[in-house]
Amino acid sequence: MEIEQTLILVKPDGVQRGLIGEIISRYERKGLKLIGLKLLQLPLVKAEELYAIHKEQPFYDRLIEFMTSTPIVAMAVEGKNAIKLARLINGVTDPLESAPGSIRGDYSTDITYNLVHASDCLENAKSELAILFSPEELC
Ligand code: 3AN
Repeated sequence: MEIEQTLILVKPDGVQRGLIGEIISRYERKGLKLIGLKLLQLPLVKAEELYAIHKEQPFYDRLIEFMTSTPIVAMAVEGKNAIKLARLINGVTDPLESAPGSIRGDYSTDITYNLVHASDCLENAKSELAILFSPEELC
């Protein structure tokens, strides 16, 4: 398996709840390498690009409003199987299904306010990283 890069976001609820350090440490402890990191208020156009696939979903407007409401943390991480590993560390979307030990399993009860995002495949990882980071921002 090749070394992969993926995009991870700490969503507004994670920042507001003071969980940035706790969340980042979980990817670091697993062995994923941080190659980009920033705190930012997500511009509306970037949120719409990021979640274009969900445009027709009933939760889309709520999701966009939430993601642009207060600052988020964006990070680029690199490692063997980084895409799958980041999603395992996050836990599945539905809080009733996310396993204890995962970020969502340990800290979230809500399907919208679920603390983290991680790209779901190589193609999306590439395009999502490009939305949040310019090449010179990656170490
Ligand atoms: P994940 O972040 O686990 O990959 P996606 O990509 O299916 O999940 O959904 C993106 C985001 O949309 C989720 N993190 C969550 O905030 C929101 N979302 C997904 N499904 C629902 C739903 N059924 N109701 C409300 N919000 C949802």
